[in-house]
Formats: sequence, C-alpha cells, structure tokens
Amino acid sequence: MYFGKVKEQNSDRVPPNQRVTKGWPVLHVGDVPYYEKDLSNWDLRIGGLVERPTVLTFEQLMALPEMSKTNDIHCVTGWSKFDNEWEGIATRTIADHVGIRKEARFVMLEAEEGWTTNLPLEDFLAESSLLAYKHNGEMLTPEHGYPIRMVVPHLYFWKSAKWIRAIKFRSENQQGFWERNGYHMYGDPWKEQRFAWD
Ligand SMILES: Nc1nc2c(c(=O)[nH]1)N[C@H]1C(S)=C(S)[C@@H](COP(=O)(O)O)O[C@H]1N2
Ligand SMILES: [Mo]
Repeated sequence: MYFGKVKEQNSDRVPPNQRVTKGWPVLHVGDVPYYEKDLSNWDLRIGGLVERPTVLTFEQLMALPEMSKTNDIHCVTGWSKFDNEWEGIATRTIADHVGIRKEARFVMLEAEEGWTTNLPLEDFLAESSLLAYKHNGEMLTPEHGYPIRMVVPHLYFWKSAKWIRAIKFRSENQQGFWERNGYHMYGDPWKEQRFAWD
C-alpha cells in the first residue's frame, strides 16, 4: 500500500512552532545554587491553604514513596525534548501529606533567589506532575535543578521550577516571575500560550 509522503516522524508529538532537540539546554535567570552534596541547610516548605503546614528536610522528602514518569518537555523559547525519564515524588503524595484545604485552587512554586511560578491546583496535581530528583537515571545536575525540581510536562517548561524551596496553596491565581514579565498565566504549549496576550 502507498501512503504518500512519509509523515514527518512524531509530528503529532511536537506542539506548534517547536523543534526537537537531542541535547538538554540549560535555561534560567539568576545563579545556580551549588550544595556540594551538603543539604543540611536545605528544606522544602509547604504551606498556604493546607491542614498541616510542613517543612521537610531532604531526608524526610526522600522517605516519601517514589515514582517515575516518562514524558516530553516543551520550552517556550522553542525547543522540545522527548522521552525524559524522571524519578521523584508524585505531587499527589505531597498533597496527601499536608492535606489541601478545599478553598485551595492555585499553587505558587518558589525557588532559590525568590524565583516563582504559578499554576492551577489541578495541573499541579496532574498524574504526570512530580517533584523530580533524577533524570534518565542520574541525579539532577546543579544546572538542571539539584536537589529537586518541579516537572509539569503538559505546560511550557518554565512552570517546572528548578531548585524548588516552597509550595504554597492559594485561593487566587497570582503571577510568578515570568508571568509578571509578560508570559502567559497558564502556558499550554498545544495552544501556544506563550505570552499574556496569546
Ligand atoms: N528556579 C528556576 N526554575 C526555572 C527557571 C528559572 O529561571 N529559575 N527557568 C524555567 C525555564 S524558562 C525553563 S525552559 C526550564 C529549563 O530547565 P532546564 O535548564 O533544566 O532545561 O526551567 C524552568 N525553571
Ligand atoms: Mo523556558
């Protein structure tokens, strides 16, 4: 049977105006934090509209059940990277640990140096969302978010905070760093929601 010109491989996996990269670009504002394996001063604060505001040490976080997910990521600057295997903690596990109150509708993620990004609670809790510490079998490098980064693969990758230090549950949707600087409040790559006016 003849199907005509072979369809561009994986074209249904590439959101509009993205190109697939094999490498893994490093993208952020500010300085990379280097912990030199000493995480004694590191913690993750989980608060806002929760039943049990919690501060987790790295060890306490590692004691939570782990999971792995494989997915594609899409950066707003135009690159996509396929088949990233992440290991970490399901956001659902975090949510159960602190007990999210019913008024909570949105989440603010806070990283080192006060960098922030916002997303709806539903997207934070999506089955594919996780707090990751490994990528393709290796601990994250400092440049890619060591010790822990957020991964929300179904939104543009700026929602996936590297060096995450706090998760705050909110009733209102507030702007994070890039959202204040003209980027979209939601950031769906399939709808090309790059900028506030998209
Ligand atoms: N803390 C922090 N996280 C961040 C950013 C940042 O500037 N600071 N940039 C975001 C953007 S725009 C992208 S595309 C991804 C890049 O992740 P990578 O460098 O591991 O590819 O991190 C996201 N997370
Ligand atoms: Mo990005």
